[in-house]
Amino acid sequence: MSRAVLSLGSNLGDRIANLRTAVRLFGDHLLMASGVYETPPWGDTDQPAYLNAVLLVADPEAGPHDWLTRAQAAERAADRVRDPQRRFGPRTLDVDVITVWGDDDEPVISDDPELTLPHPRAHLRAFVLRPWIDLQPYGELPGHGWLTDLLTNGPAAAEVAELRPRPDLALESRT
Ligand code: A4P
Ligand code: MG
Repeated sequence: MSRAVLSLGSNLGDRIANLRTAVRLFGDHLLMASGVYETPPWGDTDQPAYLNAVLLVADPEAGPHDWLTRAQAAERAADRVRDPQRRFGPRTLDVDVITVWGDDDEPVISDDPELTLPHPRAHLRAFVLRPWIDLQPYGELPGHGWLTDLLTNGPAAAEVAELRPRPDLALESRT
């Protein structure tokens, strides 16, 4: 059994429709979808606000790279165009693989640039950690500790207050 945490972000076009495109593509592999948050742009601040959410997915057949392949397929389905000049620039849909657990339920650790696990910037990002803790209150980011500690004492703690929950926008959730 392989489980994964995926982060979704959109700040171009119909943002919630873009997130829902990703949810739909994960189909039967979706275990849970977090609440949606409106978040100020991180990294490159000269761009519109994002909608962010996190998915918990599972598939007995999937290896770590399958989650990346599916994430990139979802980005293509939302017509994402990459601007190589603007690393953290605006996008219709970004799907990042935050962490993966393998058959043994142990987290996969990898420094492969094509798929670095856990995601190397997840611990810095309130827009990943805050929706994730909605799904896993006792969750842990491998190598960085408990989500609750990261959100209160970590480098992302100062940003948490800037996130705005959007209960008017919901993703599907199956338990
Ligand atoms: N890659 C390596 N590891 C991973 C992983 N764990 N998950 C490789 C996904 N991809 C991974 O990604 C570049 C390369 O990273 C890929 O070839 C993949 O093999 P990309 O998606 O092509 O490019 P990107 O999305 O522009 O880069 P990246 O690093 O995903 O951008 P970030 O770091 O996600 O930043 N502000 C707010 N508020 N909310 C956001 O969602 N997102 C960004 C994008 C910036 N600011 C934001 C948000
Ligand atoms: Mg990405």
